[in-house]
Amino acid sequence: MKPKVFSGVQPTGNIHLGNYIGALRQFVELQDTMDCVYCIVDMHSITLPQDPEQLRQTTLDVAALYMAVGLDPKKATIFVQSTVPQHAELSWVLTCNSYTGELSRMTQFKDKSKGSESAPTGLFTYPLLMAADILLYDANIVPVGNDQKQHIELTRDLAIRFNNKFGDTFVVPDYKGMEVGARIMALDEPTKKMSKSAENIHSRISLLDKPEKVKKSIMKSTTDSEGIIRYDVSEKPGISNLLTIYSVFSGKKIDEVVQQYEGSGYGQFKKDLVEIVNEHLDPIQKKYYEIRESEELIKVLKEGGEKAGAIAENTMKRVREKIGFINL
Ligand code: AQP
Repeated sequence: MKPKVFSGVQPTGNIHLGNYIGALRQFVELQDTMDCVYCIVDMHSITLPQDPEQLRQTTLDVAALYMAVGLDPKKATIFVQSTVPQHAELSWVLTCNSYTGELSRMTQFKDKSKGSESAPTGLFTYPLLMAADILLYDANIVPVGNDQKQHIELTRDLAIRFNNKFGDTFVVPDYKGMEVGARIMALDEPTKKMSKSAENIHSRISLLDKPEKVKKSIMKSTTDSEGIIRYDVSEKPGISNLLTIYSVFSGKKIDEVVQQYEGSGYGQFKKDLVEIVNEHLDPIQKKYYEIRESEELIKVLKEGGEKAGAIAENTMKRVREKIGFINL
């Protein structure tokens, strides 16, 4: 049997290079050899306030981007989380089998809530919904960026705890990150991760950015005053981040890129990077605009939802049986 894979992206805005390099590239790679289920996790998005109409649109945008970067609905199941209610059901069961202490240790919650008493409860329980997403599909492997590693660890703990208490129920999943690009940093503040919600649009490059915007964001990106292109994350986080992006899009090793630019200044390096990124984004954008308004997109999501729902219901039958709910 092929290993099972589950992952998702929130429709909180346009997918950026961090999401693409850290997560989506892996989704595409794995679909040829593994049994993959990929979700647009709209229920995660409402942990922070969203405009309803915009959320509906960005959900479809992300689905179209999934296909534009190369996900093939014939190979992988693609669906929207809220169309499969078992996610919420399992999340509650896991909520009742988790501890507030372990959730309080999640760094993403600490970062996003900033210690505020009025942080939404959903932000606190978000990792339990994420664990439910993964466990519903018996995933062996979860391809995500390195910022999600702690949540995968929690998912493993919850699965092991549940199995010990109620008998074998869940597959215990493993984290899978990229060797290069597991955490792409913000272009303006390269010690922070690139993020959809950062205020400065030049902190990120979105997959749908126009060539001029890409140029502006890269040319403005924060570097250092040394003027030497070398990879050193702690001393030169800006240049190291750009080298990572260059390496991924050119297919060259970081060392090779460093050698290529020996003696060159940051200006030429950045100009070349603009070209490489735009060349890579061009076919993705063309495909995206073809798919976004097509009937096919809705069909893919409907069929994906049905397929995912059947798998999820099977798992829930097992769970209901174990915890003492009536399966009628
Ligand atoms: N900067 C990043 N580098 C590498 N991988 C990243 N991911 C996110 N940012 C980076 C990975 O992308 C996948 C989808 O992320 P998400 O949309 O579910 O949520 P997120 O991690 O919260 O993404 P953002 O962009 O940072 O959104 P906001 O600003 O809304 O919080 C995940 O696999 C994630 O690891």
